[in-house]
Amino acid sequence: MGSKSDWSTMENAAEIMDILGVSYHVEVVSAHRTPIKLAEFSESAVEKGFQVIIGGAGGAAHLPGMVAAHTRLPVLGVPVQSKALNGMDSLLSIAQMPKGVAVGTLAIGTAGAFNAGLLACQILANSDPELAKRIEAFRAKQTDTVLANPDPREA
Ligand code: RP5
Repeated sequence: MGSKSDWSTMENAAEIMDILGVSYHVEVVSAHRTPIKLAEFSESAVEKGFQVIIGGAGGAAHLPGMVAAHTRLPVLGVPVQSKALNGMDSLLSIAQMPKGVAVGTLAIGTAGAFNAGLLACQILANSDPELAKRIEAFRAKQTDTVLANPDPREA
């Protein structure tokens, strides 16, 4: 993520990866404030054994696109909700990647961060049958919870 201030959003990605038993690395790597670190981090990600990168940033959020420019790994972008423009700036600057360098963009804010973690796990599950079973169990439990209590007046 681009700043420590992004952690309250990005911890939602960590939450679902903890639930699904997937290991991850968390670090502040800023496209603006630490551009050389960002290039080095992204270029060495394959040899370090990373398989998916989640980039969360707000405002003029170049981070996921710049990471994607430096690695062939799948990059998932989370638009952090900014104060000035409520995250629309983050969303558009992450989603509108020019043709040829891909970033998978999630929703603004905490739901996007959670879903980025979930989607990263789903990508990893293609080559991890045990993780695939845990994701299926998570989804089934979520479905059962909704079906068991459809009355909106009940907690
Ligand atoms: C972006 O600027 C970060 O991703 C963060 O969302 C935003 C504000 O950063 P701080 O000023 O709070 O460090 O680079």
